[in-house]
Amino acid sequence: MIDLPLVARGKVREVYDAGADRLLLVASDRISAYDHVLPTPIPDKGRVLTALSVWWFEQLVPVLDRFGATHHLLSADDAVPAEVAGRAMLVRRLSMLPVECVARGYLSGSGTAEYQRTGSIRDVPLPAGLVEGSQLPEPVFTPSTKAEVGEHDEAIDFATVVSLVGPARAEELRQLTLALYRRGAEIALEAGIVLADTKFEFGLSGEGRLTLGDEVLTPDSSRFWPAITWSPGAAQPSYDKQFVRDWLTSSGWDRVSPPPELPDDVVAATRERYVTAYEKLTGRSFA
Ligand code: Q0Q
Repeated sequence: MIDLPLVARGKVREVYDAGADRLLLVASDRISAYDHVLPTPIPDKGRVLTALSVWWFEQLVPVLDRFGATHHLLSADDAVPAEVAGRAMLVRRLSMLPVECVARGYLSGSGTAEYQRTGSIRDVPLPAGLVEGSQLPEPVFTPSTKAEVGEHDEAIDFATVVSLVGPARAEELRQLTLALYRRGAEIALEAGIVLADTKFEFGLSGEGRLTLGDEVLTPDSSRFWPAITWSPGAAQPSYDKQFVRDWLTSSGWDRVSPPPELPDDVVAATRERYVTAYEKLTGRSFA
């Protein structure tokens, strides 16, 4: 039990007040699938995704610099309580902006449904003939509002972002979100991973500086697809969650009642996917 006040709890993460305008973001080994938190933890998931976020923050600094922005990470080593060592980030407390900044480079999930209904995604018209998994001609900014815990984020259009943060900040969020996504997608593809989409959260620092917050470019905040199996026309296999999804489907679970425990082999294979994604992206071995 961490001896700090709890600020927020997500499905797989917690935020604690670390005092002096700092927060502690703790990633658990919990995994969610089909909107349920599963009862079986994935060993080291929290440590791998934290190490991945820390690495991405370093990679994205040149993009943030171009926008005069920064990120909130202070440390992932020092001053982190021993019981969460390796799976916690000490971050600057920000005044979070009320916009989930999503960038999509590929058509999937709710994006496909919207495209099939309207021929576009939000205010961006798209060419005909795109299918589930298609790469978009250009990445698209598809913001949403932060839902209450347990609810789904609600899609909003750019005009709504303007009403929330003003025209200049809205355009800055769109351009920075797309620039960060492009850089992430470029690095990921070199590692054999399609970064189909991702969600960033931004806030303002005490000095009023635009600051990238939350976790970044992890399989929990993004869709990671193996590049080798990418084939538009059907739902793409998830890099990290496909073993879990397939087993849950084969188990006959109805996706409503409490989910069953995962078998050891699915846990081990899923752990390996997280470690492999980290090692291929960063070129570092996961200790
Ligand atoms: C903040 N969250 C997200 C969350 C539940 C994370 C509060 N630097 C910050 C951050 C960050 N990151 C936040 N607030 C102020 N300053 C982020 C949504 C929610 C678990 C983990 N909540």
